[in-house]
Parts: sequence; C-alpha cells; structure tokens
Amino acid sequence: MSRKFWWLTGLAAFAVVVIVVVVPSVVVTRQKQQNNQQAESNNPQQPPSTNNLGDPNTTSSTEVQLPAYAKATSPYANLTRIRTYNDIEKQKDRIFVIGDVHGCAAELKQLVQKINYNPDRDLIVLAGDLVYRGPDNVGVIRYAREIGAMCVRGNHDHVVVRFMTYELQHGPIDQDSKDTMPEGDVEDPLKFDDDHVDIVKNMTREDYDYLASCPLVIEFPTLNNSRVVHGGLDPSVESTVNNDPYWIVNMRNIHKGEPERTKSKGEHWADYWTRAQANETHPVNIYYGHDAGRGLDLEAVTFGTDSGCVYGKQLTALEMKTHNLTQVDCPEYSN
Ligand SMILES: *[C@@H]1O[C@H](CO)[C@@H](O)[C@H](O)[C@H]1NC(C)=O
Ligand SMILES: *[C@@H]1O[C@H](CO)[C@@H](O)[C@H](O)[C@H]1NC(C)=O
Ligand SMILES: *[C@@H]1O[C@H](CO)[C@@H](O)[C@H](O)[C@H]1NC(C)=O
Ligand SMILES: *[C@@H]1O[C@H](CO)[C@@H](O)[C@H](O)[C@H]1NC(C)=O
Ligand SMILES: *[C@@H]1O[C@H](CO)[C@@H](O)[C@H](O)[C@H]1NC(C)=O
Ligand SMILES: *[C@@H]1O[C@H](CO)[C@@H](O)[C@H](O)[C@H]1NC(C)=O
Ligand SMILES: [Mn+2]
Repeated sequence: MSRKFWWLTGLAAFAVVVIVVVVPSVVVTRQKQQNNQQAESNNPQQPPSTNNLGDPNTTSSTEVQLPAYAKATSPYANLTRIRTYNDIEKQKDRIFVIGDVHGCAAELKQLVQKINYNPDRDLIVLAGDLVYRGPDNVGVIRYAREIGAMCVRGNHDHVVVRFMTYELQHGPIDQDSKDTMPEGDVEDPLKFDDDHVDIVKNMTREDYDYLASCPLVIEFPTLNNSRVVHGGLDPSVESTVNNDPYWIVNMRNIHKGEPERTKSKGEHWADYWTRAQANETHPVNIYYGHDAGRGLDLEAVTFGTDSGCVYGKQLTALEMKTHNLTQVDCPEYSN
C-alpha cells in the first residue's frame, strides 16, 4: 500500500485518536526487581491503511512499569502495546472479532464472504495467532492486509516476529544451528532450529511489517469499553499497559495470583476478570482467542473466540455490537 494512498484515505477519513505505547527496543535484560523501566520511544507502527480509518494519531508513552512477575521482553519483539480507537462504532456498522486463524487462509476467506464483509462499512479484528500449524500462513497475513483487517499479536505471531526481526538485523537464520537466540532473560528462549523459522523463511518484508504492527491490545473505549487481546489480561494489574507482554499473549489461567499458561492449574483468568468487573457500571469487555481447549466461550464480559479451526472445528466471527455469531467449518489440519 503506497504512502500516497495512505494519506489520501487518511485525509478523507474519520477522526481517530490512537494511543500507541511502544516497548523499548533497547532493553535487553530486565530483571524482576527492575520494574521502573524508562523506555525509549521508537517509531510507533501504523496499522494497515485499507480499512478507511485514516492515518491515526500516535502518541508514545515512555514509562512502562511491569508487574513483579514480569520477565524481560525480547529486544526483537518490535512491539506496540496498545492502539486506541475512539468512536469506532460510529465509523463502522459492524465490527467482527475473528478467533485464531492459524494459517487457515481458505477458511478465513470463506468466513469473510459469509459475513458479507464490506470494508467501507465493516471492520475485522483478528484476535491473534494468524500463523502456525495451518497450511497457508503467509496467505493469512496477505489476505488480512488486503482486506484491511486489524489484528492483535498472538503467541505464535510473537515468536515469528522475534525471529524475523533478528533476521532483518543479523542476516538469515541458520536452521541447523543448535544455538539459542540471544534475547536476554526472556521467559521462553527460542532456538534457531524452531519450526516457526519455516514461516519466517516464507515471509516478505511487507508480511513482516503487517504482523509486527499488530499491537498487544486494541481498545475501543466508546464501544462498550471493549478490548481485544490474544491471551488475556490480569485484573490485578492496575493499567492495561502494565501487563507483561508475555502473559497478554500466553495466559489461560491465573494460579496463586499469577498468570499461568495451562488450564490445568488455577482458574480461568476470565472468571477473575468477571468478578473484578462485577460492581462496575461500565465493565471492561474483553474479546480474546488462544484457548481452543475451552473453545467458543461467551460470558458476561469476556468473549473467547478461538473455536479451534486448525483442529478441524470452526472459525468464528463475533460481531461486537450485536454479538451475532457466524462460523465456518474447517478440515482438520493439526491435532
Ligand atoms: C490528530 O490530533 C489532532 C490534535 O489533537 C487533531 O486536530 C486531528 O484531527 C487528529 N487527526 C486524526 C486523524 O484523528
Ligand atoms: C512455505 O511455503 C511453501 C510453498 O508455498 C509451503 O509449501 C510451506 O508449507 C510453507 N511453510 C510454512 C511453514 O508456512
Ligand atoms: C518494527 O516493525 C515496523 C512495522 O510494524 C517496521 O516498520 C520497523 O522497521 C520494525 N523495526 C525493526 C527494528 O525491525
Ligand atoms: C462488589 O460488591 C459486593 C457487595 O457490595 C462486595 O462484596 C464485593 O467485594 C464487590 N466486588 C468488588 C470486586 O469490588
Ligand atoms: C454492553 O455492555 C452492557 C453492560 O455490560 C451489556 O449489558 C450489553 O449487553 C453490552 N452490549 C454489547 C453489544 O456487548
Ligand atoms: C447474523 O449473521 C447471519 C450470518 O451468519 C446473518 O444471516 C444474519 O442476518 C445476522 N443477523 C444480524 C441481526 O445481523
Ligand atoms: Mn495462541
């Protein structure tokens, strides 16, 4: 998409206020106790241009205080924390959240046709994990960009972005190497022989720019106080921006007060969230993916949209204003 087109649509478009808070690219190691991190602001990334929402305003916030359990964020994360769109509900008739696509490009196209998507009227937000496990990973990225979909970053997207940022800076990754990528004290050190690198090898620079631009959190404050994330948010962390990026993309449960990857330990984070919002006049509604094990899970203020397409179940689009559901069936690509 050319810069010129960007500006033209931008000028023609609606007033959108976007707040972007960028994770410092300079932080290599951040120990648990060093939580008052002064972040450097680097270029906030722009979302794709084809959704007619205009060239958004971006603001870099420089202070990100992570919770005590936080580990280092990879210097290759190239992460936008939050992007905020006000009045989205006035600009778009229908706003769909689509759960984990995982490389199922054909099913995504089928679903987009089934909802009769019109980019002038409608918006699609992908709830993360666009890639991995499925048959056509770059196909999903390219189609998402083409239709002007927004996306949030999933755990598999995050791994792919980290590897590709490394490649862009250090040259091609040797997949036969047994080495670990040097990222400091991260929670999940990556080895160069990881199969996510197969996806990186298929990606163009444009594919990378799209995937890297997906923030951790998309906020629609005026649309019923809604947020979209991949994994979840910790209700005990005061501000959204202060959630540990690792856990926003990986959390399924909360166990002994801390986020947890598996759903066998502790309790669903969404239950904690629901209780924390119980007395709020305007509760924060969270739309998320990442939990094919629980499947479609629509509660009072939390909406799980990963219905396990890549595992032979369904791909789901949930419309945020009406909560109308549309699904397509998927063949089993993974088990
Ligand atoms: C960006 O912010 C400025 C100042 O707040 C405002 O005048 C302008 O309309 C905004 N542009 C968009 C596209 O929201
Ligand atoms: C990479 O692209 C090739 C050729 O299209 C395809 O066969 C392969 O499955 C892709 N690999 C991944 C991991 O997406
Ligand atoms: C980070 O991603 C953006 C696209 O979102 C890209 O423009 C920028 O060059 C990337 N930065 C690095 C250090 O790779
Ligand atoms: C909500 O209100 C009830 C009744 O007043 C109270 O017991 C409960 O602790 C409150 N919950 C929160 C999360 O504030
Ligand atoms: C908006 O939030 C209110 C209060 O939480 C809820 O009653 C209503 O159903 C919500 N509407 C949608 C479309 O989510
Ligand atoms: C809900 O979605 C279905 C397609 O899945 C569509 O036929 C129907 O008109 C939609 N209903 C509303 C109220 O939007
Ligand atoms: Mn996931």
